[in-house]
Amino acid sequence: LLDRAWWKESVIYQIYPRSFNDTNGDGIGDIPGIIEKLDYLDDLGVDIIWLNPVYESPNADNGYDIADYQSIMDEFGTMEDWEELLDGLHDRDIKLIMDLVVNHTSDEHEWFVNARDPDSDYHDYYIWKNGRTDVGGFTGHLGPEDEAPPNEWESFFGGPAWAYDEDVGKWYLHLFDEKQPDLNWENPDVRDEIFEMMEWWLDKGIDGFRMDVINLLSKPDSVTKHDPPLNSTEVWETFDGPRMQEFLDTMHDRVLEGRDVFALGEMMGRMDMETAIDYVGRDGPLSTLFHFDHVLLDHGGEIWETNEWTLNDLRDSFNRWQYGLAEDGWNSIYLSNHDQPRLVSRFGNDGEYREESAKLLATLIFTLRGTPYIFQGAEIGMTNYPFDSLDEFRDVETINPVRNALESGEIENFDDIKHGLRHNSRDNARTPMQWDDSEHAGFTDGEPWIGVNPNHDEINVEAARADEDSIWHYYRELMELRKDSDVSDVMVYGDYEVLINDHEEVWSYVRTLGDERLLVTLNFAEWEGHTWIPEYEVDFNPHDMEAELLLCNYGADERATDVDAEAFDLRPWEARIYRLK
Ligand code: ISL
Ligand code: CA
Repeated sequence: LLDRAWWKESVIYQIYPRSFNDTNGDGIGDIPGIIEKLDYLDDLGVDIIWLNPVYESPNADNGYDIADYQSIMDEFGTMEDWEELLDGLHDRDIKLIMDLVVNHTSDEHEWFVNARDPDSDYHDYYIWKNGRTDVGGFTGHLGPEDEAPPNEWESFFGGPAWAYDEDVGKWYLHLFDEKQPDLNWENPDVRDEIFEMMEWWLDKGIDGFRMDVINLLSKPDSVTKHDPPLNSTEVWETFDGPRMQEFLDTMHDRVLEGRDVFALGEMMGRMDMETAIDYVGRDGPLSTLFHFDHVLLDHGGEIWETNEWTLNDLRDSFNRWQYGLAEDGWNSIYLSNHDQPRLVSRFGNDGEYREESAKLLATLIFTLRGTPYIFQGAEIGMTNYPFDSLDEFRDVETINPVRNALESGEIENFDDIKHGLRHNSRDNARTPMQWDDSEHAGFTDGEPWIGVNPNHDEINVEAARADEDSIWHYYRELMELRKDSDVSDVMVYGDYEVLINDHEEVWSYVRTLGDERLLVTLNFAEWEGHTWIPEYEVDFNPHDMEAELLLCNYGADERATDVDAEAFDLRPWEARIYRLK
């Protein structure tokens, strides 16, 4: 019996509102802009929209610094606009999940403004600690001369994770930007406020939450139980802290239970399977999670540092999760989002084989076991942006560390790190959606808040929809197979079994559900890849196998349909899905 759920059978489309569609010419995407594109989303055929934060925010981190959880950012529109969006989606049978950012607020949230008064009830909503006076003065610029920050944790956006507040005479924790103080989840009032706020949104009719860095809520004992904190822990130990499971279980019991909603947790760090199953298994509080295994492969220590990845690394990281959650739990399959460079530039080839490799990556996303995610623009194969100077960037995660490194002399000039930033920066994902070949790609009539990729004259929605062989149409075909065909069940629920696990160019696997079997084979190389299907691993003999080609990114030509051979020769970036009989 299949453990069915609508969110397992759905395809999720992620909208980064700031960069989607601008309707009032201020260069910033807005909610009316999304409403204008509802039919577009419907035509594409997606089931759930995940909307990045649209709440009131000073935008130090583009909405991930929330100043009011219950109102809409002026730049994006009004609550009425948002309600119209929700209705418009529901009219088209598309669900809406909202971003829940509750590890931190903005420093402009009224809770934090009040928290700066030590006598206020809100003081304890955040994490205040004394600095260290036993280590000699801190050489930086942040606190009093005789004090070092409470511990040595570094913020994920560079610099110390603590900021000194003169009024309070203490330091507050900010794992992200200084303008994103961490909430104190040890305080039951904080938990109550958040749970009530979640119910308020659910009562408005949303279909679930994507929970930002949710495994960071519980801080280690070294911090919660000491002042100043013990300095013996690493910032990594803020992942999956001691009360994490308890906090999420309570959230589940108090808020989610009894409602048919989707709860997706973003989980930082490298997680072991036992912890993952505690979160998303049958008895866990969440539906599914985002892990970081595969998106950390090509990252170095600094934002401008890169690492080579190999197909073996990529396959290993997916194998770990495919097998790890095979019995219990459910995966989320993503290759890009608003924090990640464009998938075709990163895992594919955004030059000569842009079309082929973008289609291959889509094939992977839709045929692994788990809920697939499309980040806006992936469906037309949008690429990374050719950044040329620091002032083209908008993202704190890029700008802060680069500025610090240039100031301290760690980096001599921008050109030395340009290549790395072009590869890694989150801004690659945030350049405007390319609708057509007009001046600003149809995104805005004004000056866009961030550069539009010059390749929009070729890569845009209008052109992609007009071309039957485009990436856009291929996405639609994949979605049709997954949602509305004879093989839908095996595509969603079938077991995953990897074949020839050490092939350096070709990744092949079989999905099985009862008698139904699909074979997926993907050539991650610019050259022809020779592969074979070893008899001993799956239960069929290639010589007399009957296989029906369901989809191929080169079209259903003779080469792809003739499988009565011992081996496949795959063309550069070729992807095929067969149904085995
Ligand atoms: O780890 C990263 C990229 O590989 C970081 O860019 C990112 O901060 C991390 O993935 C956590 O992301 C989430 O929380 C951040 C916010 O800036 C991101 O946009 C959000 O997705 C803080 O709220
Ligand atoms: Ca606008």
